[in-house]
Amino acid sequence: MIEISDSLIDTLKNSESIVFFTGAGISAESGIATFRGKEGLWNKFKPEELANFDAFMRNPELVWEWYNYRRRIVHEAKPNAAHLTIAKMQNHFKDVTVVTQNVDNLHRRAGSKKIFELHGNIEKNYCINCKKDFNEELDFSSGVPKCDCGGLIRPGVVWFGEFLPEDQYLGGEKAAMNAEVFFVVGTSAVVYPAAGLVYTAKASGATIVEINIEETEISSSVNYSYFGKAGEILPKIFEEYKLRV
Ligand code: BV8
Ligand code: ZN
Repeated sequence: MIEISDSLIDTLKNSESIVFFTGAGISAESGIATFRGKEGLWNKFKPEELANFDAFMRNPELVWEWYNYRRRIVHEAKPNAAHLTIAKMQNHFKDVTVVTQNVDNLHRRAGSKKIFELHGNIEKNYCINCKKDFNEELDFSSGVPKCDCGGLIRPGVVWFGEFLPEDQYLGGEKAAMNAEVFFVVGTSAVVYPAAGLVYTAKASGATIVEINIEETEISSSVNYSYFGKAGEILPKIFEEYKLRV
């Protein structure tokens, strides 16, 4: 039975700006595979074969097949208790910000308002030539959809070797610098520059709280580590907080 430390609850009681930095692990309990775990996507599919621009230009059909497969899973998924708790906490703290590596839209579907999507969103699409957005359902009946300028349409996610959307990264960085409590939930914290935000928050004096089923790269640099499922631990922290506020 996980005990939530009094000092963390006290810190939360004296805090206004809370940030949740999340990765694939927070969506695992919603039935969305993580990347590196045993059943992780990267065990079955090679990121260099699918999640980068050259791979898309080499074989756009194959890359779209993979993203449409993941899209179906995301559409059938529902936000879990971890996503829902973060959304509820918006009504208890002055400033709650989500900074996510996930492209699955589940934080938004859970009701979170202030979200920075560092690696894009799987529901979005745009033309590789003129960058025009195509966020409606795409028609694949005559192969990979094309823009009226003739350009191929690609998923609105950030691939390896691609820069992060500046507004999203700068928004995440600002949130990390102003955070009083910075939760790191369900991420292996190995992909950069996203993972660097943990150290940005730490350097800005935030209390770092890690929630993960196992130790990670950052476990030795955090103030509190809770090892277990995000869908169980986050509601527990919030219950304890509400009992003592
Ligand atoms: C870039 C979108 C500039 C697409 C993704 C510095 C050092 C080393 C390498 C680099 C560096 N800087 C840049 C690089 C290269 C690269 C990188 O970081 N490589 C890594 C692999 C070493 N970074 C980039 O390419 C970035 N761009 O740097 O541009 C540039 C430009 C030109 C030339 C050079 C540089 C772009 C990276 C973004 C790539 N896109 N996603 C898609 O989704 O298809 S990354 C993708 O993988 C996710 O978004 C996420 O970021 C990452 C997966 O990590 P996690 O989400 O943490 O998932 P993971 O499975 O690893 O871990 C899950 C965790 O949850 C585990 O710890 C597990 O224990 C835990 N867990 C499981 N269940 C639960 C749980 N926890 C709690 N509860 C549970 N129930
Ligand atoms: Zn175009």
